Amino acid sequence: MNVMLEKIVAQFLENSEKYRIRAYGNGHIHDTYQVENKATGSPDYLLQKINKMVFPEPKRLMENIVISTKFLKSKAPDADQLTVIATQDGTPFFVNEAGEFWRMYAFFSDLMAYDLPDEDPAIALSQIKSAGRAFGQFVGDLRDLEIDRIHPVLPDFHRVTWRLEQLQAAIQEDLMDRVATVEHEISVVKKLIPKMTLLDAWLDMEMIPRRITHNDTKFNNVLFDQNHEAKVVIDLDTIMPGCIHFDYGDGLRTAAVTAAEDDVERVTVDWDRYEAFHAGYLAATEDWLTPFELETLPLAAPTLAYIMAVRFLTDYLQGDVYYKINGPRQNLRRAQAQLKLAQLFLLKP
Ligand code: ADP
Ligand code: GN1
Ligand code: MG
Repeated sequence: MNVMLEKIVAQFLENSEKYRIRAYGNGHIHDTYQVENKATGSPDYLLQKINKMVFPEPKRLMENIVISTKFLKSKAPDADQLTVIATQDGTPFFVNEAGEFWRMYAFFSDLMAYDLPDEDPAIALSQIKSAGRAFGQFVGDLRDLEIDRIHPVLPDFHRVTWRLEQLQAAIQEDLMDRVATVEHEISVVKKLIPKMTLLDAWLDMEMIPRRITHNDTKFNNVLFDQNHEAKVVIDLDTIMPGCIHFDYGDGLRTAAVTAAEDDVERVTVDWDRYEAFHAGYLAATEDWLTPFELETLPLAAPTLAYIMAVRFLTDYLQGDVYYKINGPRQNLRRAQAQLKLAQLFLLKP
């Protein structure tokens, strides 16, 4: 057993020797561990080391999570909700001697996250619709929380023009000598710029309202119960002022598809899944979305897939320093798959 991890768990829990700690989950960003009760075998807690390269201000990030989860709890006291476990002296995180930030959540052992919808098409559609509704409800519930109480912990996170600047800088630097091998991908990125920067322009012109959004509404960031109902939205690190397109688009990018995020050969858009997510999302949001938001939603999925393509390609050129990878070309495959999806989403019938 890792002594350092045991010491960290002891900051949060009395009798920490009662627990076993194991690596867990498929997230691209943090180091995640399950903290299991040795006697009962039940995974009671989730421990995470916050990635400080990605989130330089973990304290403000945790403030966002504490404020928003408290607010959500006040809105729906009976609903399951991500619960922060404070340290024994009452802080929502622990900083060790190495300056690493650790936090703990209650673990939902009866709920599950999935990277992709179920293989059974009918179950998949019901999961996707339910996920859409949960993500829509999430933004709806946060509508009465004052937007200025939430810190923009990653400014410009979904700003296309900023992501393109980052890509351009990586191309110029060509740290790994990879640019010559991705000329095709770069040319597709460039070809799509006019359409893919429309959302930035609408935001700049204040044609789209700023709302508190989740900003990382991947299909695997919602937990389901055994009846395929989406119950709890998780991974709240990126809660920030944003716009509805970010959440609706990222949900579609990961739920309205047929294969994994990096499976460039097999990934394609499934329009029935698209409609299912749309129906769920709109059921929770259409009463309060503005006409312009509604009218421009079709651009959300291609734009979010495009942003991810640009980010994956940038990381590939920079030597895979941001996302966790399972092999040397995973970021390139992710970029190719997301570029493919962006173009397919643009063909929406
Ligand atoms: P990352 O930012 O690295 O994606 P997440 O917060 O999404 O980290 O957690 C990684 C995985 O851990 C999730 O996809 C999910 O499977 C699982 N998980 C996260 N929080 C909980 C929780 N409170 N209860 C049960 N499982 C969880
Ligand atoms: C990261 O943490 P995770 O795996 O849910 C990333 C998202 C990307 C996603 C791509 C903070 O999300 O923005 O869309 O990978 N999170 C951050 O899979 O960069
Ligand atoms: Mg996640």
